[in-house]
Amino acid sequence: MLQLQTSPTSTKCLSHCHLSVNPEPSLGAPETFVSRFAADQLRKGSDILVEALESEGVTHVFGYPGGAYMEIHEALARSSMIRNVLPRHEQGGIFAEDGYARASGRPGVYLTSPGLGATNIISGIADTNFDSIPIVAITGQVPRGLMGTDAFQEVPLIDITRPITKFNYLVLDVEDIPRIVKEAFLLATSGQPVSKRPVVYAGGGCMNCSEELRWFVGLTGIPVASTLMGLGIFPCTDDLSLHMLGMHGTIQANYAVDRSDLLLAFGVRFDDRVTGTKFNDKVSAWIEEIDEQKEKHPPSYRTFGEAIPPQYAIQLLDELTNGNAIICTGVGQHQMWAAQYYKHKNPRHWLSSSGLGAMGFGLPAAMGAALAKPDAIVVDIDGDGSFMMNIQELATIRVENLPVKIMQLNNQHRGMVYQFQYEYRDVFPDMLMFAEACNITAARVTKKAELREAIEKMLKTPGPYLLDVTVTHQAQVLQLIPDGGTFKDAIKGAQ
Ligand SMILES: Cc1ncc(C[n+]2csc(CCOP(=O)(O)OP(=O)(O)O)c2C)c(N)n1
Ligand SMILES: [Mg+2]
Repeated sequence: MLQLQTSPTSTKCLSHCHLSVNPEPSLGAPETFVSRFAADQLRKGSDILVEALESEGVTHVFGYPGGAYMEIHEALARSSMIRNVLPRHEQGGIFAEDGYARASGRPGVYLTSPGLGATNIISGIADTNFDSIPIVAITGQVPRGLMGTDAFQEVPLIDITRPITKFNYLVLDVEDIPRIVKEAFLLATSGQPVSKRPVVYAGGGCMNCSEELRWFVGLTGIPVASTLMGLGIFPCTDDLSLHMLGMHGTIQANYAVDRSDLLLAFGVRFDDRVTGTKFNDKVSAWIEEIDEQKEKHPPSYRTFGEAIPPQYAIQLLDELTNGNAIICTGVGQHQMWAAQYYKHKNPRHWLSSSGLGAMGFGLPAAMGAALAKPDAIVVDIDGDGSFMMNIQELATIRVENLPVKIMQLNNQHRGMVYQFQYEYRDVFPDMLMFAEACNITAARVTKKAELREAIEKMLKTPGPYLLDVTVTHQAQVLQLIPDGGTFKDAIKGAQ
């Protein structure tokens, strides 16, 4: 998180800023960057910031204007490289960047005002922190003289976000902006410290990248075990060398690999001299055992006459998109069914708030994904409760003309929370009216027999589309391992 204070009159005017960074070197950064300013031309701090973003290859940002952030917002408007997208709520904006980063692999950039603009993005920061998604969030800050005085819209953002960010900066000197932005992107896109006992296992496949391997080990301090073929690629004389692994390897290499909690295998083929003989035989017996389980417990669900089982809606969507859509979700039953019944085939195509479980994630994340992958089919499989948490983003989708498809599994309740006997009443609220208000094509489908045609129509219609799928409220997310149980206690699918 970068937090900065601007003054409208001076040049080089940023005096402090606040940057929080969540979890790859700066992907997308151009190799050469040509400044649009003459070398000796004075410029505003906000222009320095925007240029630092441009030099990182940033092509769009989500930003919401207000208060002490206005200078930056205006500087963004002076950039010909960066498209500035206005979300309708700050949380929608940061979830969109979260979705953008998940779909593209590049860091998302979100900018907003201090105070409530900043507190409105806390859920998004926590979400990216949980799921290790690279985000650089930038906010303004109140004038330096007012800092610490409970000034209008002043919140201790550095303190609030410290435990949920990789790094925080309060930028107090305009001269620091280019360096800090560079650092922020580097930090946001480099690995999370996830392991306590990591080991590199390097083999002959690293023959042409010995230098890179040494650089990597120098940077991370991770000890290196080698295959027979790999000997010398990393010097055995180095303190971090464990020498050779395997049947005839050193005790320390075998010990370290056995005890490791993260094994980074580079250029190796897991030779049986290393893994032990008959490895393949053991694995094939193991695979047979697992296949038996697969056959015994296929995914299944209850059906209720003409009513649409939510699982069926996802199966149909999978079939009609051939498993190639980018799927975003809210949080709840629909999220679990989307995880279970869509046959996910591609990386960066499953965008779901996992660690934080943030309702309201799906719609804005789909906006970010549509920006990141303009040619992809992006479908937000949402719950009625989750959809309403950031429903205002329908307006952003319309204005920016993002071809987001929303397939809402409308069970008329917070299904994940209440699984109770339900008496059917009129649909409320009428989700189609929200779409109509934003001039977005929408349709409702209530019968199983009409679902296929309805999904086909959604996918064929250009631009955004909302399909409200009235699903059976009795459906449950199965299989389910109760709290504290093991797989043996699992409550199975179809009844
Ligand atoms: C912001 C937020 N508030 C509350 C919750 C707790 N919660 C988890 S699932 C859920 C119900 C979701 O309802 P809906 O989006 O309609 O999905 P369904 O379970 O009906 O498919 C709630 C309230 C949450 N995860 N996130
Ligand atoms: Mg629901």
